[in-house]
Amino acid sequence: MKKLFLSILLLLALLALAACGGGTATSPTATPAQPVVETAVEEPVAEEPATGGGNYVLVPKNLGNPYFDTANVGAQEAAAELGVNVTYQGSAVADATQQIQLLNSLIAQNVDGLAISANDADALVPTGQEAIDSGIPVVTWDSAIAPGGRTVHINQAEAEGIAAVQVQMAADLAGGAGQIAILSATSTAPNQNEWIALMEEELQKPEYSGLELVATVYGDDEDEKSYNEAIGLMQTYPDLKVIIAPTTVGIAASARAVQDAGRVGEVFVTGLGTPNQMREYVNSGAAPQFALWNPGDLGYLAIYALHAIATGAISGQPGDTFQAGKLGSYTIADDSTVLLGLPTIFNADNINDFDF
Ligand code: RAM
Repeated sequence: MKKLFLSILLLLALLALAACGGGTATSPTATPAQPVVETAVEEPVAEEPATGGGNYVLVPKNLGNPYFDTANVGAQEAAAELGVNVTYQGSAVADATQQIQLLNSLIAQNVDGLAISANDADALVPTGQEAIDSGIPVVTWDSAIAPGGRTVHINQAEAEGIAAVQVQMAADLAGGAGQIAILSATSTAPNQNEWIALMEEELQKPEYSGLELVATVYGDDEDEKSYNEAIGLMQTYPDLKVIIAPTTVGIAASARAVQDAGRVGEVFVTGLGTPNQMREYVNSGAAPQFALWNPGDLGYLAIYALHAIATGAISGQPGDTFQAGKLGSYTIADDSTVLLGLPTIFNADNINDFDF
């Protein structure tokens, strides 16, 4: 009660400030009544269920990853437009057990909705199911919980396309023939594992018969581990031509490893990265081309979908259509996924047009 009272005082102070032309003290995104309601319901252990609504949590695989930070920027943009509150909470490392602990505590706090990038597709099903059973919608984005443990999954791009573009870039860089290796995130990551399986299929096509996949290793979305794994690959396979890293952490660490090992021009790195992290490696030639969708748009769309479900505007069933602000209208597909769009290939010609 005391907190609520203080919050109301704070609101009155803010309103008074705004009325005096001191509006710069409040965030331009804050709608008048919203922050107070949120402060009141954001107690770590809520005795009573949240009544204000619009209190969502964006949960990445791990913190300190610029890819997820960019998704959060998009999520906050959506939150401001919708007049809701989105907090960004995750564990330091990409680990399913830690993620489950966090989610259990968020369920106990009775938040209004969860938007999750999952560290394990199956291990998170019971937790997702529990949230849904308690009336908390679960939207996964980037990396999915298996169907029983989510309401809807927001797909960054079609998995087949993501796999195909990476194999095509690798073939290009290898000049059509030679040894290639994959350096992934964690061995349980649902998104990377799906892409790797599809890349292995893609490599069976006759046009890729000159490429030999010699190893798949895991850097756990940790910079140092990824770097060391990349160095290890170059040592174990002296003729290695390409490292495909379908992770923004792994690709940047691998490119740095190639540079440090003095192998630029002999070993090429490609995969999925953010333009801001990869710019220097595109320029140095360590990673001439890579691909990605806009993670900011992904976070933005996840919050619009979550809000549409949490407010009952849609039930989250296949065929449901909702509006997602600047991105337009989306329809939930039969497999309860929503598709963001196509990945972009970045190289020296276009990388300076992007800032994320
Ligand atoms: C890392 C994470 C994320 C993945 C990107 C490409 O940031 O593993 O889940 O989608 O790479």
